[in-house]
Amino acid sequence: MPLRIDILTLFPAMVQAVLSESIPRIAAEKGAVEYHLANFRDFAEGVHQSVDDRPYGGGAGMVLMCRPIYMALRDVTARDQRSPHLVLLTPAGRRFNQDVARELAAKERLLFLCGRYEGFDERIRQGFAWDEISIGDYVLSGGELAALSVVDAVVRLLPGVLNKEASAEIESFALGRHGRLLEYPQYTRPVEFEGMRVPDVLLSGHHGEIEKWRVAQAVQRTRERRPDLLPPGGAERPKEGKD
Ligand code: 6GU
Repeated sequence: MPLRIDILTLFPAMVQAVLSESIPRIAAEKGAVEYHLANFRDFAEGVHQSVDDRPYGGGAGMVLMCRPIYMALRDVTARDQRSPHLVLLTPAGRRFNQDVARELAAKERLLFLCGRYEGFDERIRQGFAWDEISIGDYVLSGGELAALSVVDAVVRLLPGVLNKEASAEIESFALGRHGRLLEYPQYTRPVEFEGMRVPDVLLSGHHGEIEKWRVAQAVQRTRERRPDLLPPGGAERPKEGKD
């Protein structure tokens, strides 16, 4: 059965635009995932269908109200028998990374709630067992771009979405025996461009040598740019000789 992803947002068109392109679209076309969007403004009351209000105690900005979100969650949850893993996008959440993407990719149903404005009424947090997730230490105008980042990272891990080669690449390089490494440099035609040449080893046809070079480049690049990704003490140097 496809992974079911429900996304609650005030901006469904913004979310749909991203899900309709590239890998997120292919994942749905291949039957690995189903997307269901809901606008929680549809669950708000009154002629204005307000979803936000001024904070008790004063202060700048508006706060998302409990009722429309509770109503939307109750309604959307009941649209499928599986109970969803609830993801709340918030800068106060745990930091998203590839391990979290793998965790989420193993669920059978995910529900994302995208906030806007300055925050949520705290009772939205209290009422549900949220997995609160942040995508980094910066402030976005809303949870949509964060949810879409998470969805993209998750659906490309689902079985059958990427070809075998690309999946193997994620396995061996993103999380493999050398730890998490940044990508090695890639080249395509022409062999020479503006005086810059493709490294000879890549033209040599020696697959063992090419693999050794790539691992060494990835380790070096990671050491220089993201030493925090390497295991304590640093990555072991790629072995000389056969591999
Ligand atoms: Cl999940 N939401 C918002 N609004 N800003 C963020 C974020 C989430 N993660 C990083 N910045």
